[in-house]
Amino acid sequence: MKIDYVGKNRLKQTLLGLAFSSIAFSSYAQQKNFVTINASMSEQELVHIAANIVPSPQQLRWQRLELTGFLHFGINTFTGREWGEGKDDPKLFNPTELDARQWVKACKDAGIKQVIITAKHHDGFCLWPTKTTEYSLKNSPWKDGKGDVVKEVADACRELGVGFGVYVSPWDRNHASYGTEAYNDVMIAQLTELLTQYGQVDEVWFDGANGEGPNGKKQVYDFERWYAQIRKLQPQAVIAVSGPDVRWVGTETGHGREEEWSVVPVGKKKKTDDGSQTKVDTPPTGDMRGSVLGSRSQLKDGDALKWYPAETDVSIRPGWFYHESEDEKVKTPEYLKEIYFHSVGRNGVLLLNIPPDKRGLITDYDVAALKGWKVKLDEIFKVNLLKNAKATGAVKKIKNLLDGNDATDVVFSMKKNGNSVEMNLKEEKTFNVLLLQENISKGQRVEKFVFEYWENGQWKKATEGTTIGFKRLLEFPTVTASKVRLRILSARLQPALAEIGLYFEKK
Ligand code: FUL
Repeated sequence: MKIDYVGKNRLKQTLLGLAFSSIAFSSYAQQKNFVTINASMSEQELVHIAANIVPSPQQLRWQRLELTGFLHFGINTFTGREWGEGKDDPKLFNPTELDARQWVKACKDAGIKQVIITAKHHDGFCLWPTKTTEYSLKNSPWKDGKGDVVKEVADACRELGVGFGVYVSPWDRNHASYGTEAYNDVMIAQLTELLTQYGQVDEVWFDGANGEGPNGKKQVYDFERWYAQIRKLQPQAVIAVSGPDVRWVGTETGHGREEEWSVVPVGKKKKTDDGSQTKVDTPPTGDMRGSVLGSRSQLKDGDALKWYPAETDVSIRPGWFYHESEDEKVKTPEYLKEIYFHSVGRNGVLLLNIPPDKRGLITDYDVAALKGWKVKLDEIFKVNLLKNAKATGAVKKIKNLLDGNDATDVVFSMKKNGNSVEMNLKEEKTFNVLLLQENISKGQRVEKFVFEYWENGQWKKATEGTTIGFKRLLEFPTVTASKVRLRILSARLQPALAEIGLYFEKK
């Protein structure tokens, strides 16, 4: 049965709290992003544990970025393929006007806070002059084999104040050692180069693809060892997707789940120690595509509960790599806006791919789409119509909810009116977008809410939702009213919100 906090009195809360503190609290007295569970735990106990799990500092930093960018660039850019076989001649790699600063600037101007370059894709072609293979740009005509794309991107990121990440494909269709234990050492050597030669690295992105290599064999990836090496060399980096810090949302469409929990059950399998007390846990093996992953009834389905937030990746074009034939198929600002609402606005981080072309530039088509998108979002979120509102009910002072700071929150008071806060707008306002944020440094709590407006002497529903998490955005049919209210119908702990916003989007 759900713990429905609405209408429950404080005493009951306290008793529940005390009961839980004796059985379970000891295991997470220091709030952690990972708690081991067992089969004897009740659903209530699991819910309480889940609600007290918090992101690691790396995960919190990453979540607050909201917008990140992918740069798919490599030998495929010149062959027109999406998945090279690892046999294309390095001489094909020859951008005529490569300007990594232009890539990073285009991203930054669109609000993107961190970019990830495909240092190595499945074809095995390396965008830096690695010692681990001859299959790299050092054997290309570009800059007479003296160039280094990874360095150019890293330098541009540093100059423009944008985070920097590397995509290193575990699947390598070129390396002769792929399919043998020696390949795990090659990965360690490649990671070591990437994580020691280019300054700070903020995200390491591993794809899950595991196909055959040149000798027809598949590789058994030694992820644990690779994770430990990353933790050692760049402890502030998040390890994404086939990694323990960031989870793939489950689609490549840019649309996340309507109900998105950052705490999910995981199979802990074996754990290794990297030698410094830091445990490196393996990612879950379960299906990441399920319609909901962390609901109450699902919490028992793992060996542990873990803060494991969703990254929503999608390309601005149909393909991940640049193809001239897709120039007219760049997503429109309007569609990118919808993606924003369905990724960032559904408790995810958007990872938007913008692939440079054969010249080594992001085309005018993509730049124009990014610009249009930014203008649209800025326009929507320019004026928070709640800015002069007066609140009554579960929240009286809404200053902290309107300060644009996701780290200051207001805990809903239980005294009266359940978890309902009424906001008097003082005059009629027209709106169609709702923004809600929880202060996730304290965990994720809200399970169900409804937003209403006052019309003809009664409350009417404008919109409703389930989870909030770091950010929830909802669009709804345009309403004009002078009074609105938010009711939290169900939560895992007493609800606390960090931000609330009401906006009008001109259609
Ligand atoms: C996929 C890869 O196979 C695609 O080529 C692309 O890199 C995408 C981001 O991940 O799984």
